[in-house]
Amino acid sequence: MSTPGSLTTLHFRRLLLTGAAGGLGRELRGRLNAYCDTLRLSDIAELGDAAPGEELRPARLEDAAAMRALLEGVDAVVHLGGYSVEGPWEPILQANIIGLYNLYEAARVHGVKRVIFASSNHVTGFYRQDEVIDNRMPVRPDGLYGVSKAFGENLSRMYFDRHGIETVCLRIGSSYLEPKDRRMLATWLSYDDLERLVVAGLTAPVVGHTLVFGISDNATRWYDNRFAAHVGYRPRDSSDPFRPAVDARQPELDRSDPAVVYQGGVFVRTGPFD
Ligand code: 15L
Repeated sequence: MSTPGSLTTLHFRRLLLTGAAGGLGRELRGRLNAYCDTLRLSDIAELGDAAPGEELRPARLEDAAAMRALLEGVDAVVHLGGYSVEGPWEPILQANIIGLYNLYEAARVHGVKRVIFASSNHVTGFYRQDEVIDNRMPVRPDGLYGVSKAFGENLSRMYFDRHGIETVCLRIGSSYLEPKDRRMLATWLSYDDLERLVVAGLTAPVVGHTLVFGISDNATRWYDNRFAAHVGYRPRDSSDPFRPAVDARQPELDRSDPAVVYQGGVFVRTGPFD
């Protein structure tokens, strides 16, 4: 059993899950309770009723005092909260930049030593679909959302270098029940593999500051995780069984469309720019 602020290898006294009412938050809510005594859940959206072992703590990321209170007594954080698609600058600024700063400041003040940060494939969305990239290559964000996630990767690196807070940044691909289109044959991350990835990040003895691409074991792949092998994430699912159905649904691709050329898909041409 851990003491407050220290990290155990396999079991936590209290884990915090932010963004717990979102798509991936709802998935992890029912899974992370197996790894802790208490799962503290936060969001600004409705969280429903607390199940045994859960604590509900609604909080706005941009509210520094609320974030300070939220991180008190927490062993580790799984941070899914924030603005999760391309969009206007103001909400991205509030949630993903100011909010993330508030989260790390609260972690520093309370001595929280590990964060799993939901970054995104959109940090590197302007690499082409005929390139395979690794986590040492420069970022190429495909919009303001991608830029905000790149900020998060840099902010968390600074909090590791200055304050020793370890972070695993998950560059999540497309985590859904199943891949919806041809692009997702490369970017798909099953929910079970998402759990494996988060748990590997939480429980690896030493992670420092690590960037890892969040994808399943897909045959088509644009991401090479060899420099994140120390995290010990081993995907067990694959988009391959879905390929015939996806191909049938999307038999033709317009290769003059930037969404088909670049890894970020439609995000490369979506957003606030006219
Ligand atoms: C993301 O970062 C989004 O949060 C998610 O909604 C998906 O669109 C995903 O990327 C993707 O690229 O498919």
